[in-house]
Amino acid sequence: MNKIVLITGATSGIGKASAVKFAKNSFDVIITGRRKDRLENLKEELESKHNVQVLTLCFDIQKKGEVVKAVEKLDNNWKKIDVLVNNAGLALALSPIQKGDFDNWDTMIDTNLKGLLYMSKLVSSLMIENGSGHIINIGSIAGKEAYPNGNVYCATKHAVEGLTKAMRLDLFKDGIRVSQIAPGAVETEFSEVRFRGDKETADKVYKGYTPLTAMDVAESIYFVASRPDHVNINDLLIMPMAQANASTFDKNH
Ligand code: NDP
Ligand code: 8X3
Repeated sequence: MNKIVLITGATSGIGKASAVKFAKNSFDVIITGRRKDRLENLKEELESKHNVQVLTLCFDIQKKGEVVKAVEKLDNNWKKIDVLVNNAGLALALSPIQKGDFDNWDTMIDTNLKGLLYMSKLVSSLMIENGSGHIINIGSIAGKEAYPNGNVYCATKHAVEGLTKAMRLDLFKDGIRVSQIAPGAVETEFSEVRFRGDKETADKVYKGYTPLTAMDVAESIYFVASRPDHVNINDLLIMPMAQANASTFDKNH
């Protein structure tokens, strides 16, 4: 029987690349996100290319009721989740604290933090019943350092780092591994979302240097997930060569 990975936010970027990487390695995959058409297209692609089973769950991770319904309706086979990748997340705008937008703050906190919490509670309970599992949280360099105008996004990712440490303490005696992967700049739809579809501004974020690709991060996620059972990689910080810290880039290329 194949192992099962559940990846939140698999309609794009790191989550989608992770779904491909795990499917290539014969995992059955549960993919989630709000964009149903993308979920269905990815399911078709993975099932036809990799001979694995794919389940799509279309829900908004900010909405507790939707998350509970999606996990509770899994049938018994799909409940045997080996790996949960808590990836769904976003940043909205870049602005100093005094000019911040309350709605943007709510969306980032509800998605990056509360959504991750809902998933972790529900899936860790299933993993405890199964006697094993691995939760991999996607943090960020923004969870290790603040950068100008990044305030609330940085705070949510600092919280992901804190929660990763706390969940590790809560779950290690149940045989559940807990890890964080914290990437620097990755070229995905992240900046398009942050700048509300302003592609020109989004593109500038990745100009003049080589950012990470979604697959670079997916490879690291798979590496962390595929260590032997006695090994727990607690934290993995992965940066583009040309990004020395959260806000220092060599953009001369
Ligand atoms: P993308 O915008 O390409 O992908 C984000 C994914 O999150 C999409 O699949 C989106 O699905 C999903 N998502 C967002 N909001 C919700 C929601 N309310 N409910 C369900 N799913 C949601 O960005 P990335 O791949 O770059 O981002 C993935 C993770 O990586 C995020 O947590 C981000 O913070 C983190 N990260 C990104 C970095 C980067 O530079 N790109 C660097 C460090 C960390 P849909 O819209 O269909 O719901
Ligand atoms: C996403 C990367 O540097 O924009 O977490 O925060 S950054």
